[in-house]
Amino acid sequence: GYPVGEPDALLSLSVGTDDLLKQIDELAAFSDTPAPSVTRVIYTDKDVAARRYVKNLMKGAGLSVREDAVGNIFGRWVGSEPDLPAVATGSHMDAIPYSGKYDGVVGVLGAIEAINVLRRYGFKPKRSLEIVLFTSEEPTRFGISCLGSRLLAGSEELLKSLKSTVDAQNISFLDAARYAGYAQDQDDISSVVLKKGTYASFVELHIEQGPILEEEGTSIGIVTAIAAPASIKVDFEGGGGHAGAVLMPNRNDAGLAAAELALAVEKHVLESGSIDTVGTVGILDLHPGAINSIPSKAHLEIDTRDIDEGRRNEVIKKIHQSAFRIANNRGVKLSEFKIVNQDPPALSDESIIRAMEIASTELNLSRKLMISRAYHDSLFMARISPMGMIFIPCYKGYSHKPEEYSSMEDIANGVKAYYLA
Ligand code: HGY
Ligand code: MN
Ligand code: MN
Ligand code: MN
Repeated sequence: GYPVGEPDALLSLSVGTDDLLKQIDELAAFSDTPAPSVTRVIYTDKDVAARRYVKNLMKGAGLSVREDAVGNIFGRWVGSEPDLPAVATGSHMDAIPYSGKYDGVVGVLGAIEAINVLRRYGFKPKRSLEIVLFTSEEPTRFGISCLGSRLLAGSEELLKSLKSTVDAQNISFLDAARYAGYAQDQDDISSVVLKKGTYASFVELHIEQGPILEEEGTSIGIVTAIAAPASIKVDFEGGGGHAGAVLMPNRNDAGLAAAELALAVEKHVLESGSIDTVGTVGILDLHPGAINSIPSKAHLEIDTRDIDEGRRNEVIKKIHQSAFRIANNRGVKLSEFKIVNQDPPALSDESIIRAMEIASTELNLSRKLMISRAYHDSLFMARISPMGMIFIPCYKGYSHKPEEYSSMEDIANGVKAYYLA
């Protein structure tokens, strides 16, 4: 092997891209929807099988593996000074319905491959190195984004709300966690919180989920901040009735109220005065959902974000006012307006940004400082540790859809920049 510690030895490490490619495809097969899409939702059978697959890869990389009460998985390479705060990395592998096979996965499998590379070259860590596989970053099943990292970062609010959280099939979070072999009771869940100072740093490798790096032909994105996400659940209730018999003046159509609110979201976002404000109504359910029945209930979920927290909160206020106005005008009941999360943005740690700039220079990789408009577990890890993120380009910026793709070359660049940093 190379003389360890020789700077150029580190630079010339080769990443096992064939293995990585095979693992990305094998992991993608644990899906509830047919290839090329991936659907992998927390605590489902496919998720449990995928966890087993990743835990085996961690063990194969010589990591000692532990799991907490909600299924955050920790793979640790114990260093020569194990009492020092560890250097951590990680990401997620849950996938929203009909999405792709790189979102999150690159930061998990890439981290394991980085450990293998360092081991192959005889590297001996002083601080322990830890890979965290967060139990669920996507809000798909319980409507809570970054559930695992939020708990690790000590969200009292989430601990409380989890006691009454159920999924669309009315299965409680606790029962779902038990089904997957995790928490036995509520106390187990509160044991998940990580003490501040557990980690000396936390760095996540992730696909950009945007078009900039690819358009500019830049190899590495160094994230300076993660935008402030928020999500809102809204229910309208009206009189419903026969689509033929009830004349228009006598209607209070919950579906049209929801449609009007969705357009109001777009209006308030566009009025914010900044291109950095975004708003999406990704869920809109009508009840009873029959062509000839006036919707008596409408449920919509709103995702709105901005890199400026105040501007984002202003938009939420306006959406709330519009919900009341629309309900009034249409004679429908606003039976729920629930802000599920309204998170602040997170800033990356300056010294980690610096380390990434040096690493990309040494690797001769072009780089760009940029904001992450997508949220990540790093948004919450930043609350308990200095945080950094490395982005790699993805095809046309596609993400959260089956066409999501990153080349092995870009993934290898990301892995190198990240273990070097
Ligand atoms: O929605 C997000 O920003 C993340 O990709 N789940
Ligand atoms: Mn995602
Ligand atoms: Mn992700
Ligand atoms: Mn509701």
